[in-house]
Amino acid sequence: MSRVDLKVVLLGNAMVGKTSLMERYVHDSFNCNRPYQNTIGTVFAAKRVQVNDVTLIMGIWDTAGSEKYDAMTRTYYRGAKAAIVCYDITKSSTFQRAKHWVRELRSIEENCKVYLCATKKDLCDEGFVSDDPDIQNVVERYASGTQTKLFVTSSKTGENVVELFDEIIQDFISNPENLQKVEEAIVLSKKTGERYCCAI
Ligand SMILES: Nc1nc2c(ncn2[C@@H]2O[C@H](COP(=O)(O)OP(=O)(O)OP(=O)(O)O)[C@@H](O)[C@H]2O)c(=O)[nH]1
Ligand SMILES: [Mg+2]
Repeated sequence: MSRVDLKVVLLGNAMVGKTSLMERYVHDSFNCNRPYQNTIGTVFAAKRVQVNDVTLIMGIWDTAGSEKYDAMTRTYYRGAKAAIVCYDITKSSTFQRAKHWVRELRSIEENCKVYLCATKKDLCDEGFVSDDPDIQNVVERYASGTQTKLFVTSSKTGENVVELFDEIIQDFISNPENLQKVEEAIVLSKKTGERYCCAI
């Protein structure tokens, strides 16, 4: 049995629903009545997931969407194995910023797998019209052109949230390199007597 740490970072415009996505996944909750509170800096949460004989500790870094925090955000995505880049399905401008993060990650964090996440699907289901009715077609073309997996989610209803994180986990553990590094470190620490610490 081995323990593996997986660092996941949430990126995207302010108010797109990053914190809500994390809350839904980690605590399976969504509070409609809570007034919007912007994240300041970064918030961290962890979740333990068991996959066969592997215990995965997923550390989720929820960044602040406001551009004034961009420099700080860059320090948090370093070393991430997965990035969930969110945009609000009802606001096309948030997709422009999502593309900016995808480009940046692809050029700087080569080992970070990028997942596009449309948020607030429930609003569309209720008949709320996006400011660009063609946005989903545009996003789908972009996702297929850039080979980025796309999930259309709602933190309010929970739709596709677990599916998104499950996909991240599956992609991560299906790469033998990710598991091998930890095994090697454990073997080395046993030999040298040093304590091995998985840094997130
Ligand atoms: N209807 C609906 N509202 C949502 C959903 N997800 C988030 N919201 C609302 O959108 C607003 C912003 O959500 P947050 O999760 O705080 O957004 P954020 O991306 O973390 O914002 P910053 O911390 O400022 O970057 C809040 O009022 C949420 O209640 C969703 O799936 N459906
Ligand atoms: Mg937030």
